[in-house]
Amino acid sequence: MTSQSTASLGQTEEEPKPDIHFPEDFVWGVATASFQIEGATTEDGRGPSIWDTFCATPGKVENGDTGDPACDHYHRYRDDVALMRDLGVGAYRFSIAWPRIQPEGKGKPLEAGLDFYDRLVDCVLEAGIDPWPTLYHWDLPQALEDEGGWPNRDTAKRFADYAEIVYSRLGDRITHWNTLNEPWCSAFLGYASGVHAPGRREPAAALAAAHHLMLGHGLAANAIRELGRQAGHAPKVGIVHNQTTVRPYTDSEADRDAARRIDALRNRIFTEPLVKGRYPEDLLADVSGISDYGFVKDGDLEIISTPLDMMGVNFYNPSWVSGNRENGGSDRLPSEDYSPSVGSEHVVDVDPGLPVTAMGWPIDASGMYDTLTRLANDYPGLTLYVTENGAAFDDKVVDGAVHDTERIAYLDAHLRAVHAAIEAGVPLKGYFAWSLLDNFEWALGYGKRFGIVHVDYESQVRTVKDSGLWYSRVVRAGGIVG
Ligand code: LGS
Repeated sequence: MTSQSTASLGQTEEEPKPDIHFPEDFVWGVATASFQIEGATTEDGRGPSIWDTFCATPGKVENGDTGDPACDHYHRYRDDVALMRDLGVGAYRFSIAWPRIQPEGKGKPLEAGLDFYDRLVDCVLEAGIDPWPTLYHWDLPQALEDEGGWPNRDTAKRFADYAEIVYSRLGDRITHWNTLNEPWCSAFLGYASGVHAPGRREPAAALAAAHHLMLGHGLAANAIRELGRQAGHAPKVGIVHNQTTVRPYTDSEADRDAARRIDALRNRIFTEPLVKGRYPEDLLADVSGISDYGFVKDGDLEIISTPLDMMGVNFYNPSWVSGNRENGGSDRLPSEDYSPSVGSEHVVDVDPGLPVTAMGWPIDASGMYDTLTRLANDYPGLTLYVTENGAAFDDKVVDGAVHDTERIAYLDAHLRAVHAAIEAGVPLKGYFAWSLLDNFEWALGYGKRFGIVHVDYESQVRTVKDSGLWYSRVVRAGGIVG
């Protein structure tokens, strides 16, 4: 149900030659996540997730919005895949809803749930698109939260069981698997500041959650590899992190120390155990008043640092921080709850005074370049993908079109930064725009639109935005034209 035909999607007989050319085998994709697009939250035996509970709690989500109807993708996935095919993308990053597979988070899988993803994957493959599932994009079965959630070690084991079930069903058709999406958000927004589900405000539990998420990643990655080996497949397994460049507001010692602390808490807390099998010493010292890290058991770090085939980076903006609270407090920035500084409460986000997106996030594509080159320097040999990048703006459909020039400018600048990083030697193999569709933006509900395709939630009509037409041209040309 698209309001534009293929003919209008920028296909020409001869593709224009790009001025900024990406490698031939570069993966061009779009990304979504189950809870944000599927709807049908009570259908076919799906169990409740922590996000269903959170949405049902008054005051937690803007406007009282819930996971229904979202984009009704559960019923309209064929149209959405056709849309991707028309756009010409090569890969589709989506997530699998754990509560559709195991409504209680454990035990026998639900066939109807597996069937849905089976059909989706076949449909994606038939369209000539490579399916890139993420096993966990925040929709934890509520039953597992009732047993303690991610701060409970057992959740990591349950996650590995779930990964085995999904791989056993879909592993014959899928190469690229990501375990978790942005464990920082699950741990710190979910358990420290509580702006995301399950809405707990327990800093010590957030640190345990971060560890158990990573343990779950390692256990799941090992399980997938082993099943793949037995079946003669060669799965590539990775994880997606929201890494970003953290800049000191000034060159003062206090601001530089603030940047070091937030860098440890946002970035290195995940990448150091993942790649090097250890937690950063400075992080352990910074949070020593909150946790002694007694939840780290013998052998955990070995599991967490199981070899990775790839790492996904979700990049939106760099951040600026100060060790002096007087520098914080801008009305334009999101609330402090979006950057909980566990153990470093004297640190604040600072408004750099740059143009911002509808989320209030500063626009600075140099942060993309800095984030990617830094990862390549710190972890040589790690294959990277940009698994999300995009921006929300206040889009309007006028005469069947959305002229979202700001989003085009944002994507253009960030793709140029990605290209520059590749030129500088970063082993970066692909880029996924966030998002294919406008969707449920977590605690902000449906008000914030990140899609390159507009969704009218009442009629469920999709309208390809100018940015979608632009991205389609980029994808077809293999680079940026003009
Ligand atoms: O929709 C989410 C997008 C939108 O922006 C997606 O589900 C997530 O994977 C991802 O977290 N997403 C996202 N992240 C940007 C977070 C930036 C926080 C910046 C704070 C500014 C000072």
